[in-house]
Amino acid sequence: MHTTVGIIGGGPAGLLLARLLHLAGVDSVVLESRSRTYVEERQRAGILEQATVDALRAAGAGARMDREGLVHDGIELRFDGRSHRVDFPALAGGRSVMVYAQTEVVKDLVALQLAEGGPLLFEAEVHRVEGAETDRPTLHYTHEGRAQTLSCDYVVGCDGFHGVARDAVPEGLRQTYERTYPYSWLGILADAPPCYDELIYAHSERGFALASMRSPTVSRLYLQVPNGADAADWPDERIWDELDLRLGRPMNRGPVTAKSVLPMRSSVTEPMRHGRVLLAGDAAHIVPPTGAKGLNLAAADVVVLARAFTRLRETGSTELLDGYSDTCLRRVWRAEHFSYFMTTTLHTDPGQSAFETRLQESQLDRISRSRHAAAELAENYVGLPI
Ligand code: RFL
Ligand code: PHB
Repeated sequence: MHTTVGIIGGGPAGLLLARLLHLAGVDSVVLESRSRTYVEERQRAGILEQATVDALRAAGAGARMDREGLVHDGIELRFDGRSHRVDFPALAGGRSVMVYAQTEVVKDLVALQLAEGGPLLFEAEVHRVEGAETDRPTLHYTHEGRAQTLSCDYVVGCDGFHGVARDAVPEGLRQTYERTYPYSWLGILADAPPCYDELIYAHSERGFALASMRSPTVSRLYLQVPNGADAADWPDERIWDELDLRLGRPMNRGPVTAKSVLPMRSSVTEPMRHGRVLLAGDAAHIVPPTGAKGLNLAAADVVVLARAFTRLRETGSTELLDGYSDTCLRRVWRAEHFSYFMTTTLHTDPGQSAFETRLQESQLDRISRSRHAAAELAENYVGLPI
């Protein structure tokens, strides 16, 4: 089998890329190691930047999002016993964000790809990418128990943080920049109406908490917990009590339908291209979830890539493809910094001194008093145009 663009991974990056390429008349094949159900049910992101919303609409995948998604014009910061609202449209040129779960984005894109697009194979695991430096890179994969190969003009690794595509960039030519954090998140999904109509990010001496949502009847809530924490040590009542204390208001309680512990990490691999293999999304970079940037960065990468492949098809020019890594890394590092800033400003490091706590409170106070400081947060949160 041969295709123009071989895509490893059917997460948001791989699926959106396949869709944008299809609309541009560029053929592709998506190989996804997991089952359709697994990919569609995996609980992850919930916040879409304006540019991601625009990209989904342009991909013809915006209809259900526009019906069911919730437009959010701000967030609430809670610290030092008080609250401050950051008003996005007022501070960030009229832009806002959309609450629409990654599970739903993935379902919409899978349905479109299966109905109209090129092949999307589930339970097709890529083991190796060969020939990045040749003009026919090849994917070696297993599907339905049989070893197969797919030869491609280009390969795009959209295979997430634990994927195989990154290894196509020789070790001596790639640099990885990383940071780990001394805390994790315990996340729950609950059949309970959100206690407030916007997201609440809370700094407290008991640790960080975040009240988010999936719909008017489903809450998504997070608590900072120590690294290595076990979800089994957190019975539902303990979680609700802790959320009430950290968020400074009573949650609406309801049945907890999912519970898991998530580690936090920042990582960037440079460059995002080697020969005819390009990396996109979590395969190239990850951020701690505090800034809600991961899914949005993945979408931005593939919008840039789709433009580059379209230019190649229409004019034969590889100029945009050649600039791909540099173009994306500028945005990636901005999002890395913002995610790091949100994480370290809002969480309580277990070894943190009272001095450092006062610095965090001072920074949050500054955001509540200075339009410039608040605008810096708002512009980064709603995201830069792609
Ligand atoms: P994904 O979603 O990890 O998809 C990669 C896909 O590749 C497949 N795969 C392979 N397929 C074939 N062969 C192989 N060898 C393969 N190896 C892997 C995998 O099965 C998978 O289907 O990466 P992608 O597409 O780059 O998308 C990235 C986003 O999923 C991620 O950045 C976000 O979920 C991060 N994130 C958030 N991002 C936001 O923008 N806003 C948020 O509010 C937000 N909240 C979150 C988050 C991530 C979280 N977790 C669990 C890390 C909240 C959480 C809790
Ligand atoms: C979510 O709803 O899952 C969510 C929202 C905001 C974040 C992180 C996760 O910063």
